[in-house]
Amino acid sequence: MTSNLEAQLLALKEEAEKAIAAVDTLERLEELRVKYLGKKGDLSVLLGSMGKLPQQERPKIGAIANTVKEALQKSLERQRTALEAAKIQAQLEAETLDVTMPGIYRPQGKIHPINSIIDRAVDIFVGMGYTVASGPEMETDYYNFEALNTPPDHPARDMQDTFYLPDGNLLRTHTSSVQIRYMEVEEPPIRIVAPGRVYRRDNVDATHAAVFHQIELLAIDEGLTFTDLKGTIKAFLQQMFGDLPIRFRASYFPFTEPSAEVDLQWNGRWLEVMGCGMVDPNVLKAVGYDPEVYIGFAAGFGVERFAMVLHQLDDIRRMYASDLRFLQQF
Ligand code: 2NL
Repeated sequence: MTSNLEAQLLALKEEAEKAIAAVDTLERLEELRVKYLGKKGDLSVLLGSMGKLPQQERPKIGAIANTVKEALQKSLERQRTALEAAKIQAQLEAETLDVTMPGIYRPQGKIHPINSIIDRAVDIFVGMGYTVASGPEMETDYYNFEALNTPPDHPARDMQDTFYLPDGNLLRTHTSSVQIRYMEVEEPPIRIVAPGRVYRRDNVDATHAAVFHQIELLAIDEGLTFTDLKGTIKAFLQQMFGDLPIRFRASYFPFTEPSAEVDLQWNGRWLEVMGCGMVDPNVLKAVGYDPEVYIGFAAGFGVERFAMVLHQLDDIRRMYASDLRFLQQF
């Protein structure tokens, strides 16, 4: 009986130590502790049968049971420490942040060359005290032509040049209509800059687009002179292109009188870059201003043309092709 119980205790110890050494999770280790050393565990069950032993054998078996218990507690503790260390190690490895790793590459967006010119030009005029104005791209004949002193037989009104809509409206051919609308609701003094999309029924080629962008400026006040206009344009072109020679050439627009074209000496050649003039009294009358009291000057230019000059582009269509190889150069 004695040797039987002793052998069982030693067999239990051997089995438990094997199992403890083989376990690979803390949860499973806890299950083993309960199985071998728990209140209803294998060791308790064996010791329960000690009651049947002769009195004199009990201390010896008790001592062996204690040794087994202590040995198993040690094994459990050792394995627990090892598993906890391994768990922390695995966690550290999983959560390692290598600050020397390269970042995730995200292609960076760019401002389109047309928008970038609009931004720069508008900033320059805002710096001179101008306010940005905008208006509809679909217009009536009145705002696009009639209020701008453009007679019914003027070539710009030709079906060949303007997109007319079936309802009699049209797509604005310049942003001057924005300024007419502005003057209708505001009183002088006025300083506005009107950037926007405009439409012409042109055959599309390297220098013509059916949809393009224009910026116009308008100043209305008492006592303005042609010199004010020239100074404003010179200051603007200087900030846009640098300090280059410019010249004013007499020209004609229905809505200004006198009118002039502005040339800029760029790479040794004279380039036409803007149109301008003193607002025709008929335009002032159309918006209810007294031309005896108020004087205006105005100017307009094509944004695509500026972009082509500044970036040495030879084909306007590149700016609408959305080819990233082109756009990423700016
Ligand atoms: C050009 C020339 C110009 C204007 C636009 C204008 C507007 C009003 C009254 C008078 Cl409301 N004039 N605008 C004047 C002269 C020239 O543009 O070459 N544009 C691309």
